[in-house]
Formats: sequence, C-alpha cells, structure tokens
Amino acid sequence: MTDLVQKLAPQILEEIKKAKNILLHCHPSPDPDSVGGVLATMQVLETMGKKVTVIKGDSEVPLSFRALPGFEKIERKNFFEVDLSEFDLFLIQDTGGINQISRIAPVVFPSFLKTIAIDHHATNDNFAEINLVDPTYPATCQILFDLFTIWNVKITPEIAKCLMLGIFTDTGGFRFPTTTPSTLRVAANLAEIAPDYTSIIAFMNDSSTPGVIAFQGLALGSVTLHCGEHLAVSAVSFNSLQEKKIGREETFPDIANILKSVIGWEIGVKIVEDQPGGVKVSFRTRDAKKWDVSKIATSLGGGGHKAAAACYLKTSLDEAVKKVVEAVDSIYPEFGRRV
Ligand SMILES: [Mn+2]
Repeated sequence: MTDLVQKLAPQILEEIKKAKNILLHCHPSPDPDSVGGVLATMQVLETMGKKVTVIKGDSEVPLSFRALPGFEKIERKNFFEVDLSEFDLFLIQDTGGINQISRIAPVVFPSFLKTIAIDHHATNDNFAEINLVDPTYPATCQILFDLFTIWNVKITPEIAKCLMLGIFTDTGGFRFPTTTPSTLRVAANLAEIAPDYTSIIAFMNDSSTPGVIAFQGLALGSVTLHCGEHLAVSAVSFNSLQEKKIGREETFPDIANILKSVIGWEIGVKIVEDQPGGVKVSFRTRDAKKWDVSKIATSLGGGGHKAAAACYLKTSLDEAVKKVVEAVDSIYPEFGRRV
C-alpha cells in the first residue's frame, strides 16, 4: 500500500458517499484488469447502496471473461450512448488518458459530473478531478484491493475473483518485473477468500476459437524485421482477417509478447488493421530499462507502461509499419545499432 493510495482513499470514499448514480466503463479492447476491476467496484458500490451502471465502452467485452461475477450486468453501450445527466459520479478505472475512455469522438465531461480516475499507467496525464494514478502498481485491481481494505469493505469471493483475474493478467501471471511482494501478498489474500480462483483463469485461457488460432498463424507468418533486426513487426490486414473469417474479438492474442521472446528482437510490435484505414498497434519489449515502449506509443498518440504500450492509428497498414519504424528511430536513434 503506497502513501498516495492512503492519502487519496478517504477523499475518493467521500465523493462516493456523496454520489447516488455512478457510471463505470471498460476501456477500448478491455483486458481483465479493466473488466475485473470495474465488476469488483460495481459490487462494492452496490453494497454501499449506490445505483451503478457499467457500460462496455467502445469494444465488445471478450466472452472469455464471462465467468467473472457480474459480467451479465455490463450494458452494451459506449460512452456516447449514455445520458450523462443521469449520473453524478464517473469512476474511470485502468484508463491511461481521456482518449482511452472512447476513441469514437473527443470525450468532454459536463460540469455537473464529478470524475475520479483510478489507474496505474505511467503515461496518465491526470485528466480527472481526483486522480489516483500510481504506476508502482502492476494492476489497477491491486490498487482497488488496497482501497477496499482502507475503506473496510468486505471482499466477497465474487469480488476476489474479479480482482485476481486483473492482477494475474496484468502481471503476465506474476511473471513481469512489476510484480512485487505486495502483489503476491494481495494475491494470497484473494486466494484465501476465493480458493477456486484458478477456475476463472482456466476458463479465460481455454476459451479459444478456430479464429483465434487462425489469427495467430496469420500474425506470426507476417513478421518483418527492422532497425538492424532488433524490431520485429507483425502486421495483419483487414482483408486477410475477412478472408479467414476472423472476427475483431479474435485478434487479442499477445503476438508482440511472443516476438520479444526471441533473443535479439528487442521490441515486438503487433499491428492489426481492425477496420479499413484503422490499425491497433501494441508494443512489448524484452528490456524495459533500455527501451521504454510507452514513449514510442505516446509519440504516436497512445500510451501505456514501459514494457507494454499501445496506440491506435488511422492509417493504412503499410503506413502504420512505416510510422512505427520512424517512431522507434526518432525516440531511440541508437536502437538499430545496439543489442
Ligand atoms: Mn491495467
């Protein structure tokens, strides 16, 4: 538990107590830290007697998360499909910037809507009124565990499962260097509350489809090398997804993470053209101390963490590959010449 969490926990609770109708959302291409965190908070707020609305945001929530308690309560609306006048508080979780609330159009908060951000992205620019942004945490769900503990909230097995899946995923299954002794202590607490937590993980991991496998084949077959063969880029076009009947929701496998496992491929990039003229770009690095990929993603309008970051570009696939190579060259001019 950090000083920042301890300092802001009472202020955030104060605002929650004042609110009646609270809005929660999932960020675009939501991961379990987003969905699990939102569902955990929803359950906590409901036991406090609040009316809570959870929306899916821009993207469909992957069905592989459907074992999460409360999943069925997520309304299939994006930010622009809700009537904000119905809410007095918007709790924004695991969302590194205001442009990560929705990419459909610029998000503007009406003056009556109180906004609180709870996040762990280093690139977060403190866009809300109260910002609990602590990049020392590997997952937003771990911040939530600490907040709930300070607030004296009873963590039920249902809440514990939601938090565990978020922490498990954002730490790469407790493998990433962001995993700390506190993370493991929190996980141990959660495992005591929900001893069958592994079933949620197994459900997520074993929810594949033929399209997911076909996507991995396409993505791994498309790798090109740049910058002295230290930058590996996988790029999959919208046409090839259509040809193989691969749905947008089937393109989630972390290809960049596989690429950066190759010795010498210092940065792995996954580019997917998920609609004509729109590409999703994810970055992973095997050495976050040398190559902070959040700097590269930020220079392209995105954000994230040192070891894992992303951006969305409204360009063609070829143009996106060019822009990524240029961004790496300009942020790290020495990249192509070093190992
Ligand atoms: Mn996260």
